[in-house]
Amino acid sequence: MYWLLDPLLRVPAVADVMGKSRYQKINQYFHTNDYSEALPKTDPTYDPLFRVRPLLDFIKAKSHMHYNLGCEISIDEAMIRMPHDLICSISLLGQKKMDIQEFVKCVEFAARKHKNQRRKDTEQTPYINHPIGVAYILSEEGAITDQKVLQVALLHDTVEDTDATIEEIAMLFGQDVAGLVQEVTDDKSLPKLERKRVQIEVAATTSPRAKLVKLADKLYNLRDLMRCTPLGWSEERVQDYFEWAAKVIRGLRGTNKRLEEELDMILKKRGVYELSIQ
Ligand SMILES: [Mn+2]
Repeated sequence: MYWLLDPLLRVPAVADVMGKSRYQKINQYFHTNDYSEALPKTDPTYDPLFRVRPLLDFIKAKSHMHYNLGCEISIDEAMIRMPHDLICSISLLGQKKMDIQEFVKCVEFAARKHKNQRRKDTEQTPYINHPIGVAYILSEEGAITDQKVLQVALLHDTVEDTDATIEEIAMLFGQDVAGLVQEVTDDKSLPKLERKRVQIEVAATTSPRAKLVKLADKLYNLRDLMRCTPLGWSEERVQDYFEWAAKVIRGLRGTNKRLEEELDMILKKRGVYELSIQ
């Protein structure tokens, strides 16, 4: 009965991995040895999960924020390990299988939309290298396996820089993806300087999944700037960009350790790290 009633089991990431037998096993583990603080079962506020409730609440709050690490342990093992390990295994186990067809559809859409664009580097790299590179950073360095996040990485500049619309993306890839693309798209009705200021302002209130894409986008762009100065950019403009990026990153922190460490290395090299932590 508890198994059916617990509201935690409505959290998809937990429900996917928490079958009835598992739930009972975990419940048993946390209850067999110590009943010292337990309320009597007849008490109306008796919580069958009282001993693990803080941990479960912690998972519930964080399970949408952590997509990291490849620790493949069973949920039962995980329950007796550190909360962080547990979060990793829950988000890993809870994930649906990758839909390759849907993913390739994104690659094709982005390639078609960006087909006439080039990056500003001296080699005039095809623009599509950038969104693919952002998805690659998320998958390879960020260890992200959330398909929608990777799809959004591929699509993240289509609405801002091509004739693609949010409605079009919603129709082709669903509301979730469209909503996230919207979050990483600047308001084109604002002048350029204002848009940059707004990016700093909204960074902290962005959803965790959109923050991941923003972090990887910044990492890609800053690495590009370290590699070569874009055509027509002065040294001062490059430095301004680093300073601005640092201020945006300040609002994106606490999202992915590995990506943030990579960004920190670059920010320190350019002497703007302080701007990203105040
Ligand atoms: Mn971008």
